[in-house]
Amino acid sequence: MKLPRVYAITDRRLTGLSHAEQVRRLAGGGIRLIQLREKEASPQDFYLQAREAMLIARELGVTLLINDRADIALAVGADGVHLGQDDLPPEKARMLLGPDRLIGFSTHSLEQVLKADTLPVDYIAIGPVFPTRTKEKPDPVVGIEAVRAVRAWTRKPLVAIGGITLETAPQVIAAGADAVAVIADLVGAPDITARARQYVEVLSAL
Ligand code: TZP
Ligand code: MG
Repeated sequence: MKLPRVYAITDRRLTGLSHAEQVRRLAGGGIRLIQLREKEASPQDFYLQAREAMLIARELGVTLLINDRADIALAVGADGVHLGQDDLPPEKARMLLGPDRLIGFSTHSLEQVLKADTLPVDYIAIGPVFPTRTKEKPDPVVGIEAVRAVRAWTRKPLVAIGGITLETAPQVIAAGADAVAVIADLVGAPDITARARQYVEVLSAL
């Protein structure tokens, strides 16, 4: 599996927009991989929103993953799920989702990466690479050096996350990340589609 270099994550609190509208604007700028991240809605409300976003994603040819919830990913027919260390264990999510859907897994240390490397996950995310204001109670910053170190420890696709901006993204890719996952510097921008296009242009030129 080859990840596109830009991996966008939605945020309703930051944007005041529905997940579906964020998907539309991000896809309009050329982004092909999007995760719906929802920390406030009830499961039912998240399901309804994810269903709406899936329609847009299918229409626009976007790969869509659901944060935290394998059940919602299954219910809406999403392309996969992104799990954290405290979510359903990846092996169990794999049992539910089957062999073909994508499972991403967050890690915050080299030890967690080594464990993740043995699990049935399609990519490993490492972070926060830089300080972030988007995640509540973030793990300690790992720094760009951790991306370089981790790159040497796994052959799975590697996603870097946390405080990444258009200015720092090229260094993060140069340190060995296959993709940068970005929230605030993408969907927090005044013109999400224009910002998305900048990311795609800058990173595809590398
Ligand atoms: N996991 C580690 S940092 C982070 C998550 C979900 C937040 C990333 O958001 P931003 O705005 O790109 O720093
Ligand atoms: Mg989670």
